[in-house]
Amino acid sequence: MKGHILFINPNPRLEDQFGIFKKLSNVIPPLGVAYIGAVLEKNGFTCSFIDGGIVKDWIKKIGCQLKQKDVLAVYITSTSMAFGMAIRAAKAIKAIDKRIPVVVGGAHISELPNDLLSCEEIDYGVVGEGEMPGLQIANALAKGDRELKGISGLVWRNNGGVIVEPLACLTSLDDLPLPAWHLFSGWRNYSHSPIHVKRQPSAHLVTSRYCPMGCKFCTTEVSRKSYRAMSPERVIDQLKAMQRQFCIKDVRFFDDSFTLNKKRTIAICDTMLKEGIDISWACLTRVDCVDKELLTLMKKAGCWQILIGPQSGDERILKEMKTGFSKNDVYSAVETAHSVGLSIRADYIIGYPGETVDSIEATYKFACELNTDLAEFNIFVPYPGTPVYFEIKDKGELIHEDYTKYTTVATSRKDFRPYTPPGISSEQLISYFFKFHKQYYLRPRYISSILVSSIRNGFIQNLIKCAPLLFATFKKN
Ligand code: B12
Ligand code: SF4
Repeated sequence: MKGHILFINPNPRLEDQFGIFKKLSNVIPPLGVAYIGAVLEKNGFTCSFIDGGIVKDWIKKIGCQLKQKDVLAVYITSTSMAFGMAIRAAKAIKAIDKRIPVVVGGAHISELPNDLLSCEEIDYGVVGEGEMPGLQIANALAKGDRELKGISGLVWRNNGGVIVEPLACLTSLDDLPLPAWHLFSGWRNYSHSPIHVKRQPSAHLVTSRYCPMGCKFCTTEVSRKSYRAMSPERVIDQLKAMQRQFCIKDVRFFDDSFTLNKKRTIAICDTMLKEGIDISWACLTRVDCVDKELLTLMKKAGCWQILIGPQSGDERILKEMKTGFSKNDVYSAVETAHSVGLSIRADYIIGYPGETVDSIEATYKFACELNTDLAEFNIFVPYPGTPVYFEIKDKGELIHEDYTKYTTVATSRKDFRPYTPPGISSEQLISYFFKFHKQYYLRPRYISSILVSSIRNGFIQNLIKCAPLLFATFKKN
């Protein structure tokens, strides 16, 4: 045996992540851990995982694991929002045993590698994809090497600064082993809200990496600058393995845009149909990456919902965001998806730089016109590393860098946003957030259309389960 790697997901509290929607939210495992874990296991290492999302008092559990297992290194995965908790975890590890190397990867350190310097208990960072660097680090540590360098994507301290080693992207995602899902000790410990999935048990998959579309508010750096996708055959292999191992009946494809490559999507759907794969599924996509032919086939192959981001009801703001599509593209995609009987979840942003009260109201009006099955009005967050983050920072308009508050949902009425557009206050944005969600879901037009669409989609049971929670959420707020 070469050594044991302990993975940690330092999840923030549900309330901090999802605010008023915490009871309707999903607690799902980080797939990156399963991919890195699979590569490590294939190469002779053993792995275990503490998920702060499901384990109570998870920081205390770290001590137990460190005592029980001879741990070679601890690998922490972290978004920006979770970075504060990642630091707490690193401090807890070093308080138990200073010699255990702590490595942090994931979205935050990939965007801001200099943040390695914010915590001396974190020994190394990894920028971008972690499968190969994760293995190279473990191999080096297993050989007793403690001064790591020369590993692709590695971030290490040097003369008071950091060195980021050049990245090497995975060329073929098909070469990756199947994710080590067993580290999640069965998907049943996780929960998908019935409002988001059609059947249980449900799981999520990411079958491609990177999105080349360049919306200014989006972080796509983690997958590094070149779109790569698994072959349709490999996607089907994963679906079958999930069915076999965990009786999964429903999958959410969390690719940045699942339908970016139309030919691949068609081949996936055709194979699902040919092989009679009984899985209901949903996917993230863009309004300009779907058409009637594709959506009809997707529906036939088990797709029940698409998740799109119309973002704004003001053309000027769409241009500012560099989304690359217009309101007309959105109208057309929504009409087509509805005509083929697909459910639609639409995400909007309020409070983007340049917004006025009028543009925010226009977004709400646009959402009501589109009348999608789900609509989320997210308060804009300048995620570190995005083009808009640097613009705001350069102008001195970033209010704070307390990343624990970098969430798109209002967590309380006294929420302290990292950014508000000139002339609009934090309180105003929060009050729009509550008002829009409440008004949207209580419109008679919405209520009648969701009933019809849920009956048509076989979603009515889920709606019945969620309706009391939805009403309670909106009544209270
Ligand atoms: C699924 C998902 C979720 C799920 C589950 C999150 C989870 N537990 O994984 C849910 C819905 C719960 C969620 C919630 C949120 N999410 Co989210 N999510 C995603 C999504 C769409 C896919 C993640 C995924 O599985 N990727 C595939 C795997 C293979 O990639 P990966 O996770 O990046 O891991 C690779 C590398 O990062 C690296 N790596 C990761 N960890 C480690 C650790 C080590 C030691 C090493 C060496 C390497 C390494 O190696 C991995 C394999 O190559 C990504 C977008 C994306 N395309 O990645 C956004 C994304 C991660 N989320 C994001 C955000 C903002 C959020 C929220 C803050 C949203 C909100 N409420 O406002 C919350 C915060 C959640 C949290 N706990 O911190 C941002 C993060 C931006 C940032 N700077 O932090 C992303 C990048 C979306 C975006 N484009 O902006 N999210
Ligand atoms: S299309 Fe989606 S994933 Fe791609 S850059 Fe825009 S917001 Fe990000």
